[in-house]
Amino acid sequence: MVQLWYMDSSSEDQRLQHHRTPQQFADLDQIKKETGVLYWKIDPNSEDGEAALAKLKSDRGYNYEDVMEVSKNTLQNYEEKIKSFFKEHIHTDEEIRYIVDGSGYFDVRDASDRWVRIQMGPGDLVVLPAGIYHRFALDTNNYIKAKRFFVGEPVWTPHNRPVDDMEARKDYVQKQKNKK
Ligand code: KMT
Ligand code: NI
Repeated sequence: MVQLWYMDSSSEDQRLQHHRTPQQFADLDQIKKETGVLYWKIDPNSEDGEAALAKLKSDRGYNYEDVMEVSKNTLQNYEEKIKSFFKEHIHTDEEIRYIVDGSGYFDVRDASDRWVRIQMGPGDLVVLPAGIYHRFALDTNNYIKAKRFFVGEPVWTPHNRPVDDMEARKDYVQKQKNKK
C-alpha cells in the first residue's frame, strides 16, 4: 500500500523521510477527499496494468505522454531542477505522474496547510489537481523514472507560492470549499 504521512518541520535533507515523532500516517481516502488528489496503483509489468493505464488515459483525455528520468547523469541542469521541483508551487493544469522505476516523494498541502508526503514507487500513479500547492523530492536512492501525461499541449510551468491570486489557485480553493 502506498504510504502517506504528515511531515516534521525540519529543514534537513529533503531526501530523508521527515516523519514526525511519533510517526503520523495520513489516510489515502481522507487525503484524496480533502485535497482532490487522485491515486491509482497500476502494475507496469502486466497486461492488466497496461489495459488499466490505457483506460485511465482514455477516460481522462490524456493524449500527451513522455518519460522523465531524474538522475544526475540523465537530467540536464540536475541540481537546478531538483531545487525547483522542491520549491512549493502550483500549476495551471493537473500534474500527472506514473512511476515506472525508482522512487521519490510528492508532498502536497492538506486542507489545514500541513505537508503530507506521498511515498511513490513503481506502479504508483498520482494526479495532483491544478492549483494545489505541492513539491517533489527524490529520496536517498536518487533515482526516479516517471511517465508524464497531459491533456493537449503540455505546460509544465511552476508558479511558486505565494500565488493566491492566480485563477488556478482560486478555482482550486473554491472547488475544495464546495465539497465541504
Ligand atoms: C515535477 O514536476 O516535479 C516532476 O516532474 C518531478 C519528477 S517526475 C517524478
Ligand atoms: Ni509541480
